[in-house]
Amino acid sequence: MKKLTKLLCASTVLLAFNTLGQTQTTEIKTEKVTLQVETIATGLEHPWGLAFLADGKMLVTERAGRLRYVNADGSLSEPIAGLPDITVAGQGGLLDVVLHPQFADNNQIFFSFNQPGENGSSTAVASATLTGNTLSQVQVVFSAQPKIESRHHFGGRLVFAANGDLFITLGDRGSRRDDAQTSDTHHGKVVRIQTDGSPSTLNPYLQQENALADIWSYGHRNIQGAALHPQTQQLWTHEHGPQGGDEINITRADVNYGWPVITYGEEYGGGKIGKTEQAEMAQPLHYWVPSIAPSGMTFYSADLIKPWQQDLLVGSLKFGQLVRLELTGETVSHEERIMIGQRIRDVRQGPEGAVYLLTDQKDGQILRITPKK
Ligand SMILES: [Ca+2]
Repeated sequence: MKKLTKLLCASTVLLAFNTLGQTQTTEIKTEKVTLQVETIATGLEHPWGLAFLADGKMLVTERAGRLRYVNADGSLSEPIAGLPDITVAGQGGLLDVVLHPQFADNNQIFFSFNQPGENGSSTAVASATLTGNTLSQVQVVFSAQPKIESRHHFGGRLVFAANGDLFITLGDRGSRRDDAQTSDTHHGKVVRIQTDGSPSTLNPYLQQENALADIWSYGHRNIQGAALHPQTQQLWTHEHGPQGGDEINITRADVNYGWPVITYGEEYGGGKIGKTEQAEMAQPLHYWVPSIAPSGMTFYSADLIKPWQQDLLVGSLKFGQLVRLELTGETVSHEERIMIGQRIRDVRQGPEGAVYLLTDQKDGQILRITPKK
């Protein structure tokens, strides 16, 4: 209860509108810094992923199946033409977007989406060349197998590895069979591919029969947040537990992260799912009971919010919070919950060091967080 009182105090806010009435600014006192939170864009239908371009522009996905530019003044472009067919249903639709590491030279982007096909749909990833308001040379470089009828647990975060491979996070599609534990489906896996779609040469099952060569790690439930650690270059992820048991993991090759055999969560409405530990299954680095419903994640590394350097920032859908985790090596040593008051879908560090949030609403927004001047 003490913690809750503190949270409420911390969210004491001041509201201000600029003369156009478009930018709403909120002030939030946090443990280390007083923040200014500005609404810089509105009118996005369940925005999911954000990528920064030059000149203050951004690319943003809407789960409803649209990709748009956000201009420096917060205005939105018309939807960018050329997306493939997307099944928009439940948690599925257009998901993440990232720029190729050499985007400045090749204009290539990668995006994840719910791809229709025989027997249902599955998470897929395509590369495309972005020219003006059009995508061309759209090529599907990954398509999760099998496709099934399910509106749940698509994963979908995309992160480039230091060597130029692409990590794709996936969910179990709500199957609750042993899918996340088997090596012949993509359900409940992280995969690692080269940009042409071939498996990474570092993957663990390249020579193994009846195993998918693009699998990197397994035993995941649904990963909607992933980021590379700026020093170690390892992939950190978080995943949704069922009722309770959301986790943070360092996602290493050939490691079994346990779902659904081990979990700190329980069935919705109560009831045991599994045990909490088993040999050869990795324990999470950190877990939340009750669930925060995490989505979006970034390591903070800029000078702008100096007291947050080296911290891990995670969005919470359920509690409308930005969660700040202080790390000591591979241990979470402190957690702060910062009340934003809207479901948070994505968390990114912008080129100038501000933190950008996407809110998960029918009329979704982009929020920009900077220290109070
Ligand atoms: Ca686990």
